[in-house]
Amino acid sequence: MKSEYDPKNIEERWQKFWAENKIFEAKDNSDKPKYYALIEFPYPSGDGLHVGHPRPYIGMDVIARKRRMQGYNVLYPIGWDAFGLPTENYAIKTGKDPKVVTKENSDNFRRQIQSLGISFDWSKEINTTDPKYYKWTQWLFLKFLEHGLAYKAKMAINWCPKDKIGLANEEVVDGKCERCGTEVEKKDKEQWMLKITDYAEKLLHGLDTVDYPERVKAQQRNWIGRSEGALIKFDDIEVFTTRPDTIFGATFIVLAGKEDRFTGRFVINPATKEKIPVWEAEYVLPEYGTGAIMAVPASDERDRAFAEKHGLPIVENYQEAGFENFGKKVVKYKLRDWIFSRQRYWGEPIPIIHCASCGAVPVPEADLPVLLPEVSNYQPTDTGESPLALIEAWVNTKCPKCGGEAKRETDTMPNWAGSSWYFLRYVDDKNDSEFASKEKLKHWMPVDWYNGGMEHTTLHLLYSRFWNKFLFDIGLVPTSEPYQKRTSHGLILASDGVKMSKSLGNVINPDLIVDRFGADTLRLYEMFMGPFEQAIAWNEDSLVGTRKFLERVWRLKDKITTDSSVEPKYEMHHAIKKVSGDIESMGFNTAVSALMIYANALEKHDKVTQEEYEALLKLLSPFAPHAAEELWNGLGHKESILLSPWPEADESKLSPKEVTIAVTINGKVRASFKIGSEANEEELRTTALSLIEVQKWLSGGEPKRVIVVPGKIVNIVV
Ligand code: ANZ
Ligand code: ZN
Repeated sequence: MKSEYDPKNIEERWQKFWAENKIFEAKDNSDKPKYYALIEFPYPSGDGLHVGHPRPYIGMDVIARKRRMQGYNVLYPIGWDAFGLPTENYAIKTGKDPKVVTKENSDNFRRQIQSLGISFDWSKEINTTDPKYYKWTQWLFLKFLEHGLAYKAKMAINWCPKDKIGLANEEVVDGKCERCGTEVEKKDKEQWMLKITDYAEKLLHGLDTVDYPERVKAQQRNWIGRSEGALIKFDDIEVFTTRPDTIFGATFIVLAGKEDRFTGRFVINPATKEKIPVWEAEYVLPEYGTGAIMAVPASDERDRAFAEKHGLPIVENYQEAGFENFGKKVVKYKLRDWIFSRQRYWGEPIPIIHCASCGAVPVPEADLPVLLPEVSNYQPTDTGESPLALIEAWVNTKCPKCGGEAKRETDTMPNWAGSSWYFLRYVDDKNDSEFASKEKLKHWMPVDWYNGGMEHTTLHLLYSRFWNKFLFDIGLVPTSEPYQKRTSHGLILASDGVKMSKSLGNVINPDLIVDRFGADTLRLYEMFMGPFEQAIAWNEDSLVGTRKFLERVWRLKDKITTDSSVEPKYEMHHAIKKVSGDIESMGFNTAVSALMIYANALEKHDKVTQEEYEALLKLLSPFAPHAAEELWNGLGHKESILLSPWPEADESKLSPKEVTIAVTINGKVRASFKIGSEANEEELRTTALSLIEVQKWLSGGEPKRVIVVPGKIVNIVV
């Protein structure tokens, strides 16, 4: 059968085959060991997928497919993290129901992702905006409330005047709204808060037990910002200092304030007994430590600058104090509690009813979910209340405790809510009576490998660790850390090296690439284009090159020999070892290049054994599954290649067999050397001529004649 490689003729057929045979469905009752592979589920935007989105999906797909071939029962799920602003803003603009918009967008995303042949278990697809899902998000929120970890507080929140939304600290970048870039304002507002600060210590310690990249651990540690120091009283003003030993050099006090200002007050420095002035300045943060510092201008640069600016005393050589003389030791964290309300429509309603006599009453479990009501206008109100506040029929309700008139909470949850526990839902996505059953959680958790973006390190990754740790503490999940291993991918940039974005018009739609080259080429190229964890620019030439490689693999099948005396050569073992190892460290680019080197070697051989070719197909199958499946099938296999065992390298055959070559000079054996049995004529000739013994005979001149008998002898005539 001589046929040309034609992905159009192959890919959809195999996608159908895999789906019909449920090849990617995780089994709950399996005696195989479990493997839980996870990617960050996408937000289904109206723009559809661009070629950058699937990079992490393909990377984890390679892992998941390899694990199945290694005999694991793999869970590799997918769903939609679908609450959030872009859909809501689109609804405001067009008047379309966000539910409908979400459905359209996720349908399109699903079609696009499925066209790439990623081995997701679609039977467990979840959607955070599905009431059957957010019922449990609401239920979990009430658990936090029950355990004193959710509370309401008046907060000066970060307010984006354009999006009309309160922002978490994490969503403010350089004083600007992370979404739209507008300068953020402060606004006092009653907010629901989650007490993530209670978990600061556990979130820190947990990092020692998981396999995360050092840069991820470092970012989380910095964000949590643990400092050991002392609280010291200057009269009634308490300061937090990590350097109590410098107290003799403290020449003034600074309180958090909006501008540099002398308060008119003096306090006594308990070490020097001197009167020192109390100032206010912006560089002292109101929410950190006690919001007050002792300034030691001789030892602290900011204090020195402040002292110089305002002519305050600087004592250069002060006496050093013993740490133990001051105070009790305290620990402070930079981490703040998590503002958990938004005044927007498209989010989970916070399941609380406000009653004049009973206060904030949780909605009883039997009444969950609190459904989002239909509204005609999705615009947030100018008072900063959610549009839900305008739906009187929804807002006015009865108190579940006393039956009196009461009002529903109109704030909704932030878009980080649904993703804080989605990895738990995947294991039991259809459960109506629990967020997930204990047995299934016990079977599947923790996630074995979670790949996601660096930008989520101090947001989603920290939040979801917090939720999981809390649920562990109250006995609802089996492991204290949700993710055993975390890795991160780099972005795919446009060909000119800038970020792909709709506004720059440089976005590449994977549909076009699949149509022109096939999904396998796109997959293989995205793995080959550069180190997985680094950003890399799109390059069409290289895409063409990967397609050509697949065509060569296709043609190689015509070289398979039935001659049973031919044995696989060392290159096969080498390729198995290299590709297997590189996949484990996400060295996908070097794995693909090892495949290319292997295919080259097979092309050079006169005869290729079936075993050698099958090894190539198996190693290729996680990257280019459709072509591998088709070729495998063409060899007469009835079972999917995905169910065949992953090949093992024979360590003893990793390098070429060595042979001893004799070297004659004018007919007499004068030397010998060892070389790989595959060495060609040219290699034998050069090696022989470079030997010291031979050089002696040549004494600088050229030989008259060199006759090489491959595998045996080199005859030199001088
Ligand atoms: C005296 C001193 C002398 C300090 C010195 C530092 C160096 P970290 O490690 O980040 O926790 N500080 C305390 N509260 C502050 C606030 N609300 N805003 C701004 N600065 C604050 O830093 C702790 C140190 O930062 C504290 O120790 C305090 O200055 C300052 F040579 O006290 B130190
Ligand atoms: Zn009541």
